[in-house]
Amino acid sequence: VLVAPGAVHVPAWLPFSRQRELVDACREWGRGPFPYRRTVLPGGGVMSVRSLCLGRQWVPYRYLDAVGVPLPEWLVSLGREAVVEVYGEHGGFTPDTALVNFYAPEARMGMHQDREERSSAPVVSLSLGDRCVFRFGNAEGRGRPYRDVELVSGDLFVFGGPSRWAHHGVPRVFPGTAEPGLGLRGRLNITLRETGIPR
Ligand code: MD3
Ligand code: FE
Repeated sequence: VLVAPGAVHVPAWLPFSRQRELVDACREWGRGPFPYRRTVLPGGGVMSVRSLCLGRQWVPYRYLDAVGVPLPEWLVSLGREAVVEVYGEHGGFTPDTALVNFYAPEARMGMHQDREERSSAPVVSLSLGDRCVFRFGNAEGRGRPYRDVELVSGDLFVFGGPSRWAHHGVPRVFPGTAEPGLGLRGRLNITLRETGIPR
């Protein structure tokens, strides 16, 4: 489903078994010395979402070298499969970071632009667990016009072309809507990106 030029939503892309594997992987990545953390913004605000990065580390508002959990090759491959699914070819997509966001029931993400990547490569987003409202806006500002799209566990979204610069956010999560068999309370979102920063 084309939501805007370059922004493609593929509902129910991941089979339930793949969803469960990803949930298990997300849990594993958070064990040990690099747990999910709430990001403190330079203005003093603290994000309600808890995040971790595989590969290169995003800190507001830049990327650092890879120091924590490496980005596994199977996840790079899954990202390529996602780009092939929506654009017909992977176009050399080689993500070097995955940002994993965990949303407890009250967590939100305000409208923002992702401008730290020095690359025009698409962003691949995978949703797991609770359903949410994803708000997809415009490049000019945080306000209208925007479209609200419901994201469900297993959904794929790819943001390429002009949609890459659109403001977007998650104004609400619907608690308790994850399939019980998934083993997840809350919502996880994995985004695969090319930072475009030389290594
Ligand atoms: C559109 N995450 O991590 S995923 C983020 O559900 C982020 O956790 C949300 O926004 C989440 O930056 C939304 C969808 C998404 C991700 C990156 C984008 C949409 C995007 C980058 C550019 C344009
Ligand atoms: Fe974003």
